[in-house]
Amino acid sequence: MAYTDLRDFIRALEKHKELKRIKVEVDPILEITEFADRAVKRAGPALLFENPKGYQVPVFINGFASMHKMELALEVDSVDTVARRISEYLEMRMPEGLMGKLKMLPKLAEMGSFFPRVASKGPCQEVIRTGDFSLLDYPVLKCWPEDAGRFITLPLVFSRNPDTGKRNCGMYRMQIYDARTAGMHWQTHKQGAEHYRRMNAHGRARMDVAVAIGADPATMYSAILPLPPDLDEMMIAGFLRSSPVEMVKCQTSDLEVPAHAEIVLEGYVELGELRSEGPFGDHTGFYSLEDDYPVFHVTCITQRRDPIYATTIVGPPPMEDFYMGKAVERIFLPLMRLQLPEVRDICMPAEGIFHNLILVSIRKSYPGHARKVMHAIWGLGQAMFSKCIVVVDEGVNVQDTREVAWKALNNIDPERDIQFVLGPVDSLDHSSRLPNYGSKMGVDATRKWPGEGFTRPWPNVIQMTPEVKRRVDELWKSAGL
Ligand SMILES: Cc1cc2nc3c(=O)[nH]c(=O)nc-3n(C[C@H](O)[C@H](O)[C@H](O)COP(=O)(O)O)c2cc1C
Ligand SMILES: [Mn+2]
Repeated sequence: MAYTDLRDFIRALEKHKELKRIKVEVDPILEITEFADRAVKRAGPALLFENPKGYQVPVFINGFASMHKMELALEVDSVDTVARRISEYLEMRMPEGLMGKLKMLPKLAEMGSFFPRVASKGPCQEVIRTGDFSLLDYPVLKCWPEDAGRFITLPLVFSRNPDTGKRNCGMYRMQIYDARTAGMHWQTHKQGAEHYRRMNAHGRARMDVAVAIGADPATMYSAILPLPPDLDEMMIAGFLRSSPVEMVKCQTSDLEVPAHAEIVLEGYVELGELRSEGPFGDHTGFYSLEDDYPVFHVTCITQRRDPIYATTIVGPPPMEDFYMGKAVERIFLPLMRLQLPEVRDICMPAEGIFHNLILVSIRKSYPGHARKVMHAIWGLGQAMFSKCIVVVDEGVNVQDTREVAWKALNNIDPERDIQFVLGPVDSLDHSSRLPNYGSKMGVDATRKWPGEGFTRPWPNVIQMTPEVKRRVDELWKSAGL
């Protein structure tokens, strides 16, 4: 059964001993970060701070902060199950005969359940605050010492594409400036920023934006997924939870938000208005520096009678977002393989902060194949940010970074096997020559072929024969080992 809301998920975490209620008073200024950081690094439970200093609203953090919690969040035994479900849909083809068609009906019916439904009311509007509202009423964290202020870190930011009318939901952090304004940190490559540009082109003065905080885990998780533009995150959330997401119409705009959210900020972004945002202790493990971003003006806050404030912290890896990203890696593999069937597996090690290092194994079939795969990845949605792509042959287990380092480093003639390209880079990259623009590197660590100009013999990896292994298995004990 799909979780209805955040509190339903919290109950499930508690049942699985994956939640700790913290009764002592803890300050949302820095102290909650230190708790959450220590908890994630020792694979501890999610945390519910029932007594954040100075606030009545409890703070929930680390709900996704391990593979087990990700599995509970997506209600699967392994996130690979989600990948398998996606593969089943991708493999669906025109069935033969009546029986085949009948067999497809349940799948088609299931698909119908993915689409969001609009309800006339929802718990997120139990309290409607149009006059007396303030962002300062919520226990928003100051995460790290050099942060510019308090940041909402787990917001679902809703906007509409003015050309297609399609909805987008992205997770973009928000720095609180005062009671009614916040920064809107959608980076230039993201859909929120694209909607903003299009609104600007239409000469609009304002762009409606609504922000939901705290919802059922699949809905929250859908906001981070690197989906193609105009693909509704709420539909994907419906797929993930196998049940439609219920939406309600906002009070002050025609956007819709998840009906079961904890808190909703309704408002707008004034086109052309920018304000300095950051620094912010970011998921690279470094501070992202100040930059100009649009300003979100709150016109109304709706909430539950007893809301829970959901948040996360990012910082030196691994943090909660590493596990969210690891699940993305697993779930998106079948989709990547739709375009690139030669890809066997990919791995984004924690130290690479997703985009800095992508290890890819391929079934190499023609000269230059590894480079083709690099370029394809650089052309694939948010994978364009991949700063370093290492391509290995299919026999290498990319989930084992030591094996990759060993084999890749042996296999490369650096001058020959490294491919540099210029292009868009992640907004958070502090080393690129310009913001959002810089170089990327691919390493072809596959075995080289004569067709690639390599005519020397290529050695085999050392392996003992199975007969000798069996014989030594038998002798091992009697040898006194
Ligand atoms: C905890 C967390 C915080 C994030 N903060 C931001 C952010 O401040 N700005 C941003 O552009 N992306 C941020 N992201 C990444 C986006 O949510 C992600 O790229 C998403 O796919 C964007 O959706 P879109 O393609 O609909 O724009 C964050 C991701 C996570 C997990
Ligand atoms: Mn999107």
